[in-house]
Amino acid sequence: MADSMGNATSGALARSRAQSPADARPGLAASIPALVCIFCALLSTSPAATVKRSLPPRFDPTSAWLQYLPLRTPAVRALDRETPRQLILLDSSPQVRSAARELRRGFASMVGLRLHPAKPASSPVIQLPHGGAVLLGTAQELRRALPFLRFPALRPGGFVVRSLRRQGQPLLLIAGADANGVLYGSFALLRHMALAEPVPDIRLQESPAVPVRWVNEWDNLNGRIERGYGGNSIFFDQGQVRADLTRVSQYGRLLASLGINGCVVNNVNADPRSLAASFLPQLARIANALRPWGVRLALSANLSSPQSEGKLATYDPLDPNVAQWWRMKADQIYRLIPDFAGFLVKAGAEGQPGPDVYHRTHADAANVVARAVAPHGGLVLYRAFVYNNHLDYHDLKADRARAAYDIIHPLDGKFDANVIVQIKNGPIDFQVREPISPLLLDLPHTRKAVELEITQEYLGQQRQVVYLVPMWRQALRWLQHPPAGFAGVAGVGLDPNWLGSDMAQANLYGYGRLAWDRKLTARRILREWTQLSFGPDPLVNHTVNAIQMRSWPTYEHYTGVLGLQTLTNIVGPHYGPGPASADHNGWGQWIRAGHHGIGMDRTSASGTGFLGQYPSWLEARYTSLATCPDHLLLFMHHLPYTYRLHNGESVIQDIYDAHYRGASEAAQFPQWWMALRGHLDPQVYQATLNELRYQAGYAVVWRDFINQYFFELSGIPDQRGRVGHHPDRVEAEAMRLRGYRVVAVTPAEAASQGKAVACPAHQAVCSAGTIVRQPNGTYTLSVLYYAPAQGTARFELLAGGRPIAHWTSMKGLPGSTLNADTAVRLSFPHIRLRKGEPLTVRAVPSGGNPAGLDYIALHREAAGSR
Ligand code: GCW
Repeated sequence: MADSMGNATSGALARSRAQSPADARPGLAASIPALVCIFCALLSTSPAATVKRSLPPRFDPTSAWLQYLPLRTPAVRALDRETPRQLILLDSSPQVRSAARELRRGFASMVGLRLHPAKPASSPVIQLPHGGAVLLGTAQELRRALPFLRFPALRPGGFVVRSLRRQGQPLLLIAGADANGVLYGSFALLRHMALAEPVPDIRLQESPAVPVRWVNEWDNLNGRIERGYGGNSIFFDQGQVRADLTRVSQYGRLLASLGINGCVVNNVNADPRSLAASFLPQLARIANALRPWGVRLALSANLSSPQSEGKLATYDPLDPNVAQWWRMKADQIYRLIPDFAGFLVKAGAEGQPGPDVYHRTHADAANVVARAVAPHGGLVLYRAFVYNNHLDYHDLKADRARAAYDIIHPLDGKFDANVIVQIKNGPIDFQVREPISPLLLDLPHTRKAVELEITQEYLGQQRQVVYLVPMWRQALRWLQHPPAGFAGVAGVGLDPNWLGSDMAQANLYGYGRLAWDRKLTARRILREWTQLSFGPDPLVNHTVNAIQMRSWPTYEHYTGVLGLQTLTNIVGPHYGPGPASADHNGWGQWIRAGHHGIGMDRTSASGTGFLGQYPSWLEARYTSLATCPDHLLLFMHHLPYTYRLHNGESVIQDIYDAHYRGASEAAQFPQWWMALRGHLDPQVYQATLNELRYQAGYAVVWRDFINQYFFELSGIPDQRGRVGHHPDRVEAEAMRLRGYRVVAVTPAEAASQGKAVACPAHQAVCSAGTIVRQPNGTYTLSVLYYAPAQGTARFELLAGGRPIAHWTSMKGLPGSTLNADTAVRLSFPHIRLRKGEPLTVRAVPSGGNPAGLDYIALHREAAGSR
């Protein structure tokens, strides 16, 4: 929506400061080796003091959090002499070579120092060069080279980064448990420098607790990405692997910086052609691009492949020919991709072929594939996202939330050792709020991976800022032990910033950091991300962090509260409001919203019994209305609208209030953001401002839709008199229309009063006009228009004949009609209006886009609000 804001918004809005606690910067220890002093000097100066306010740092969207912004301090130059320049590689693996390149890049960019690769050592015990060295290798290699060294035990991927002096020479050691560890240690050192974290010494030592840290990409071979919002696939185009895989290796670099070690490149709704013998050499090219970054290729496999691809008569997992086919396929893959990580399997869900066709279990299905990759050290990640999407709505015992546990739990202990069951964090499907999946709490004899969705399918689709890490952290807190794996559904695409939104990069970063260390706090992760991405300017950090940290609660407030989940159109694009779609179908995302009550009774006594899947103490907590938390109440119980919550409000009033609260919180975000003009790369500033303004308007669309829906259903008025009453609005259908026709909008809640106006294709220009009836004064004008995907409509807003704003319809929204997905509400502040003057919207339709218009709202600004 680059130019959609029009001229009127270029004036300054009231600026408000984001509130977040100031960074504390403890002092540094004094007696540290010389090398560390370089860092010490870099770090001890408060970043705030060193930032020149003249030019904000340039943001390279493709490098995301690896900006390596120059650390501006004179101390860098003063201590130049003390830095070891020689880079000695004790390992020639592609990962260690990447590590060396990355260190050279990072040092050059951040502190202007050139590291030179030294000649490889000729004997195992090396002579230290004059001036010291940066040494890269596995702990074992380092010990062999410098026998005096001692390292602690490390898990695979772990590392030690340490500085010391030997024979008067400064040394910087980056020792990995393995080659990946060296790479991760190098990135950790660079992150450490970029964050200017105060440390008493450079001594980093980390080992990941979770061995499998993968991303899942839902890329189709045709280049489209299921639930992807950042452009087309970086891997595939028109049925082939792309000729140019530059973006793949750039992505590998980002993933390596987080310690991600596997990438499933094709959609879990898998096209059997992905495993065709003729296609495998192409996939090997992707593996080659990822390998230098320690990211191993994995593939989604369709369970029917032996039949659809192998032309066998069956894909019965217990048929010996089927087992033989999988072995043959695995051997073929490993010949081309020796470090192939394994398969991801979605079976028996949402139309995917499953073992039930042959009356076999999911363990049978997982094991037949697992036995084929086992001799090569491969894994099978088998998804527990299995459910029947043709449930009977009238069956009060039916419950999709039960499905994963009901189906997988009886198989506990029956999966082979190289099978990991991949379980979504909640029992439904990546909603704005869900309880923990009971399966994650109770599968003692099975290896488990937690699946998290980075791509914001139900959470604003990267047009709205929603920082997901606080939500994930809440889920992960339930896990007493580290899982065997993490899988993050990433959905990156060809857009320069991978995800279609700069702010959304925080979620990819956050996923990777949590997969590495699930105990890192959401706030800590965010602090890292913001500073790594945009530099140390305190105002930038405080503001970005404040918006991101508020964003999930805000989104929950204006979408679905009380455990109702995201009340989006679940049979449409999962974007705009559509609460009616939750009920009366077989999908089972039910909320059982009736005239008197709402919510799913999932208790064991009277409901579906889902709560019985939890440990008894947790079942008891959720069963009792006294102890069930309000934010999950309607996920667990069906209650009257008049039921009083712990906060003292009735259910219905809380729904109304929350939606008003969410919309007013979202309205704050662009205001806070505007304090950053001149502090950020202008492109980041403007793109995010546009995003936040759109979000603020869309929160109002959500608010009005959901509140109107529940008002009509319950018949209970808003005790604060807001719902259904919009005295500030002039409905388009009530304006003087030239060319425009009145149309009914479906669903009706997607338009104020259910109606809008549309400009027929044969009209060159349409207009809708009214007379200002309010007193003279300064107003914020808000216009709700529709931006269906096709064509581009142009709009102009005039007051008393004066142009106030003009914009072209937003691009990329899902939908081709005037509906809740395509509604856009723009606001233009500080407009002086005189009573009695005309107010007009003029629009030019084009390409089948009818320049739909719903209303203009005139909101009088308080005196002195400028
Ligand atoms: O929620 C659903 C998504 C599907 C997805 C599925 C899954 C890949 O809407 O697009 O399919 O989850 O996780 O398998």
